[in-house]
Amino acid sequence: MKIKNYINGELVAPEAGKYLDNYNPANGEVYSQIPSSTKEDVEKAVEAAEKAFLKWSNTTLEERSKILSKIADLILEKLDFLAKAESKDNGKPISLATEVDIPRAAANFQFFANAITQFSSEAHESVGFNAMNFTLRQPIGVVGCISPWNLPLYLFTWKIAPAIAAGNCVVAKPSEITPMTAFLLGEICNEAGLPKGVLNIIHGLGPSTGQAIVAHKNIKAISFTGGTTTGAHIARVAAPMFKKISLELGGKNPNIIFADCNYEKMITTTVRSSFANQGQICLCGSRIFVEEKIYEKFKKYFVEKVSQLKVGNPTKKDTNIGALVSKQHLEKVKSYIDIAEEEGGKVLFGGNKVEVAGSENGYYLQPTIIEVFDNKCRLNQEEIFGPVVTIMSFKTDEEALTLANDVKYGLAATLWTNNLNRTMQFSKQLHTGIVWVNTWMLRDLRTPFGGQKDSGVGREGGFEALRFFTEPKNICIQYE
Ligand code: TXE
Repeated sequence: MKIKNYINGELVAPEAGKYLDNYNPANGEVYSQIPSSTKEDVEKAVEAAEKAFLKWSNTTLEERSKILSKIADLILEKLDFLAKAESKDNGKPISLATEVDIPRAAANFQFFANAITQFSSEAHESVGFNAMNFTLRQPIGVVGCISPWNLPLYLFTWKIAPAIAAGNCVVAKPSEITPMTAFLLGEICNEAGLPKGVLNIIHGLGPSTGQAIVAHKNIKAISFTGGTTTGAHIARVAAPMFKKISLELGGKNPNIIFADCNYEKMITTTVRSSFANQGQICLCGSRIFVEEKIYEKFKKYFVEKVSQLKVGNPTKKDTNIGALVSKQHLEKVKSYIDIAEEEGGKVLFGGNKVEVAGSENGYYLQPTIIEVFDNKCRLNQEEIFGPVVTIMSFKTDEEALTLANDVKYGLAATLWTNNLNRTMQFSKQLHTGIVWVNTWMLRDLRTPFGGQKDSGVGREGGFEALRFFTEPKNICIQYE
């Protein structure tokens, strides 16, 4: 099957006629091809978006909201179909795609369908000057959205929905590793009555197609989620052109566990925060720090629980851990297990590839727990982005805080404690964009989302996203 670009409401082949292979991670086989789009394809998409902009930006909020809601409804109507497609393209368990990825894609559209009807701006009266200021929040124009492979439709729509809700037209590129559900979204948008050219979806490689989007002079803002190195590159290209950028990059998140927590809830959630989606979520708690008092107990129970996780074909309902997204990524993740051994880390569980009967060439890896003794080790400093977590003990609050912050990333942190003072102290002093206390990945879409340090710049979510996708303009009127 050949995937096509979605430009001006139509599914079209790439201008140069070049395609890339798309693999099924569960069995390592090529099952579709995607356009290897060039600058010319991006140019056509930008032209379509520019043509659609005047009308779309003047479409009433009610009308935009209705169309976004309709897209959400259609995604839910096709939930099983889309979940199967996502699972096949990405290797994630079908249960996860059905319960999390696709419902969240629908929720993204529904949320911004509602949010845009509530979005307002400020007025400032200059008292004593007979003057009134008000802020216009105007859509930017044509914006670029570039998303990664770990939560394909979930993150793709997280950017597109606020962008179009705010009245922009979009040129978007999903990851070349997981293009399928983005491709399917095009037809859904047509069915929902989204006007031609408001959303354009271009497929292809990062350094060519992605680069053409970032470097296009008429694309005024870039929302990107992906690796930190790529984010830095995008920032360098966009900065001299004074584009707005929002970068959601990698994470190396601490999961800090104190003896006074609700132990059962903590253990169950920690299994999830370590290995959900094969550990390929930027929010996963990949560095686990446990208070010394309960360290031995934790080690024993955690290993026991993790050993019960079933690694298997993503299509099977009882699979907990599916395939990693690509062969190259599997090799990268696996290489960290070798590094651990060189660095003196101790593999407490896992560490090996898994052969799944009937899918011998799939990219499977055991969930892996490694005990480390120095936070400065590569395993604790570099983003592995797979089913590999480290554990380490600490004695005091101060030590835990230092360990948690001693890393270049600053996306999220999880804290397990029932002590209110400690909760407040950590919440204020952790260098991250998000802190979860006694829970993990509980997402309220109104809240600001994003990271500090090498985890990126800017915040998305709620009105933050609508602010990013609009240009504020102050109007000052003096009256007599
Ligand atoms: O991501 P890339 P990769 C981390 C994770 C992973 C590493 C690399 O550690 O191992 O990043 O993954 C597009 N101009 N995360 O290489 O390359 C690319 O086509 C414009 C964390 O797969 O950053 C894709 O659409 N675009 C993360 C998107 O960027 C470019 C999720 C992301 O790909 C481009 C994924 C360029 N020059 C990986 N180069 C998270 N934060 O959740 C690439 N792209």
